[in-house]
Amino acid sequence: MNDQPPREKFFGACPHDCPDTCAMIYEVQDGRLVEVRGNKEHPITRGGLCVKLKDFAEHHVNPDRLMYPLRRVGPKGSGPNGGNVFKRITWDEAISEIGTRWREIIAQYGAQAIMPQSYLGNMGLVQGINSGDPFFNRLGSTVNEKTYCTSGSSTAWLMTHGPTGGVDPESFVHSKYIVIWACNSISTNLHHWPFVLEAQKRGAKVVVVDPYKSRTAKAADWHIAPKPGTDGALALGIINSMVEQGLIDQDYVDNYVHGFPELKARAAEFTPEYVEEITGVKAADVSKFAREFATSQPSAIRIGVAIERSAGGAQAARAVYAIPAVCGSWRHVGGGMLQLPLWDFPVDWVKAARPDWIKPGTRVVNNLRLGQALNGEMKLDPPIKSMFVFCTNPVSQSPETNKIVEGLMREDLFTVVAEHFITDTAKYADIILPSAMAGEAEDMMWSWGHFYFTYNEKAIDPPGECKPTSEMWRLLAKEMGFDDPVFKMTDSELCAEYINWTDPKMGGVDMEYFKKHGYYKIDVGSADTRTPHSEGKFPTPSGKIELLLHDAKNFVAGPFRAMYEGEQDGTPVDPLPGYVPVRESPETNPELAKRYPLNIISPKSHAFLNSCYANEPHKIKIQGEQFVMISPADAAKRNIREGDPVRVQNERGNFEGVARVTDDVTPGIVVATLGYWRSLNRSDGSVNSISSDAWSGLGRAPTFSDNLVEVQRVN
Ligand SMILES: Nc1nc2c(c(=O)[nH]1)N[C@H]1C(S)=C(S)[C@@H](COP(=O)(O)OP(=O)(O)OC[C@H]3O[C@@H](n4cnc5c(=O)[nH]c(N)nc54)[C@H](O)[C@@H]3O)O[C@H]1N2
Ligand SMILES: Nc1nc2c(c(=O)[nH]1)N[C@H]1C(S)=C(S)[C@@H](COP(=O)(O)OP(=O)(O)OC[C@H]3O[C@@H](n4cnc5c(=O)[nH]c(N)nc54)[C@H](O)[C@@H]3O)O[C@H]1N2
Ligand code: SF4
Ligand SMILES: [Mo]
Repeated sequence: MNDQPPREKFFGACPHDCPDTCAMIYEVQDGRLVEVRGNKEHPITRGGLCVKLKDFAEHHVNPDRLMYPLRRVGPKGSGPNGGNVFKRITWDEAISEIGTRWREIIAQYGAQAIMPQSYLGNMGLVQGINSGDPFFNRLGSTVNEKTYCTSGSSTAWLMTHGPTGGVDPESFVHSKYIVIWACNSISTNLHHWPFVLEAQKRGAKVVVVDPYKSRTAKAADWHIAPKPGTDGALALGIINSMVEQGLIDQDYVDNYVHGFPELKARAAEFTPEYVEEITGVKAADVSKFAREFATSQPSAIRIGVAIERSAGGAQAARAVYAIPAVCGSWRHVGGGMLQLPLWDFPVDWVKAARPDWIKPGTRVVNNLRLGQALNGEMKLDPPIKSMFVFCTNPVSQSPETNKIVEGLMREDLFTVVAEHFITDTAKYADIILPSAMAGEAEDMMWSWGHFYFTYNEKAIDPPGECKPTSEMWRLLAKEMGFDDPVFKMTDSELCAEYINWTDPKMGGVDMEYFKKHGYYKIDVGSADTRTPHSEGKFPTPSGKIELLLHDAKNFVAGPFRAMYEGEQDGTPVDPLPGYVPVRESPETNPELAKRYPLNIISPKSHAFLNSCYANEPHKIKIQGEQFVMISPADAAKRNIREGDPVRVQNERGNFEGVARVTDDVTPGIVVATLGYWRSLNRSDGSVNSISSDAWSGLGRAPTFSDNLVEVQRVN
């Protein structure tokens, strides 16, 4: 009756750049991946995957998937879609051509003419973002500074709290007042939401601070909608109002907070009325927030990555961090601040990224400035003659993508892209290398949303000629004659190599434990009793939370801390948190606003993971084609109706989508979500065609929420 071969089960870890880092189960039958589901045992995943990953098994067998190495033939851009034309080659040919070209480039220009480009397409320690660092640092290439995400709020976090993981997301069930600030949890941090709902069931109030009515804002008890990039003023106003209403926890402040008198003096200017003028949030709501947050203990803030995406984003983050500190929220279980738990993970980042192999004086190029680096706007000597791209899709995700495309079209640029698909970036490559997916290679995952390490077993062999990213480094190291031990280690050995097993937080477990259980919660204490900073104990120089800094200099704090010379850029930092106005808004740049009057924000798409899955028709069906949300008032002024095709533009570029006329956005603001491939949109453009490559102050963070545009109906 049932003569089907038995199903074998393997432990998986979602490889994506998502705070949830789900524990998965791969089911394999007859050598085929037949099902991928959430691990029921895992306290965060609880058996459910999100809309992006729930058909992950089918994603592995997508007919468009790259199966063989490819090499460009003919001139750049001669393909039907404006990309290159490719023919199949072997791995031996690909690796030897890369080696030959690189040796020529190194002889003529030096190794810094070669630049890697990677991001969090895969977060794994063995297959992901940093996996190429040992190889490229050994090669002596230009260093790729990676600040797409959280570098601003993380720099702010480390300056204020030091490297502590903050409130356990599981402790939120004990909170009585939960603020989700610049985060769209239901789309982007789904597995935190059940803890929030549980708290709500037990009587907690849930507040969302977001310029537009996101899915999460709609589900909240209270939605507060400041204008994009005005959070610093709102936070200072809340602190000032707490002072005015006598809601400061003076004992906590006296013992565990450094610099409160100075911050109090700065915040004094931010009266509720002044805050209303800047942010659009009603004065009475500022006072109400201050009162409710301070008196409904335990109160906690879950801060999202989007806080940092404007000129003063990280300064605003510092101001928000001060809120739970000054009213004593940290005293309680489920009180305080959740930013990125990753600061507690005992990962050996020096072994994983080998910053010690970077030769002194090696230059650093930031990934938000990729367009400038490639198109010659940035004066680089030697110029970039070769780029190696893996785990990232900059033509979709980086700002000012028209400049990147211009650079990628240079005939003298030798571009290699390791990928799963011919993305908007890969279509301009000279060589494309087919990469394995998560079910096909071993890996170890840390998390930026909870305290679990998650192990990913190899469940099946990669299809066709796909190879794990790790194998690519072994082949390239051999080609370049590097014989350091790390380039000879197996994936199992690398998983073990990158964890500090003797750290007390590892509780004495070993690789065998992971192979048996699939995941391990690092020992930070029980979520039901844990108050990490009820008595200060912040890992800062003073041991206190530092609202006032002394002689601080700007630095970059990616999750995988930069750890190279360029890390310190020497720019002095404002000693106090503050409000820095956005660069582009009708108030701050009226000249520009005459031509481009609307502020655009570009948050994450619900059904895509950055640009992943945005080429799959069933995911596009769920997500809808590229849309532009616009208020009825702004739409009427422009004669735009629901469903009309519209063009969004500014001096940097344009893209097209369909109008969604909705009260979910306030006048003056438009929303277009991120991830769409420009090649699949109505015109060859996406939201990053119009976004600026300007940095936000701290941490060289992006400014995706700080852009003016005009929207027009397309006839
Ligand atoms: N479905 C889905 N999930 C994802 C991702 C994805 O692409 N799709 N990407 C993953 C990644 S890489 C990340 S970094 C996280 C990010 O997750 P989030 O931090 O949630 O990031 P976003 O969705 O970009 O923005 C969150 C909310 O912040 C608002 N926002 C924008 N600018 C401002 C501002 O200036 N102030 C305030 N208060 N709010 C603002 C946006 O309107 C949006 O609703 O999500 C991860 N999860
Ligand atoms: N306008 C705007 N722009 C943004 C943002 C925004 O909110 N608004 N968000 C920013 C943020 S927070 C982030 S994190 C970045 C994300 O930027 P990216 O990390 O570049 O985003 P992804 O689309 O996930 O790109 C990952 C690519 O890696 C490939 N990939 C996945 N796994 C592997 C693998 O194992 N090996 C190899 N070789 N390739 C793999 C995928 O196929 C995909 O094409 O975007 C930033 N850009
Ligand atoms: S993308 Fe996030 S929510 Fe979805 S399966 Fe992966 S870790 Fe879980
Ligand atoms: Mo991100």
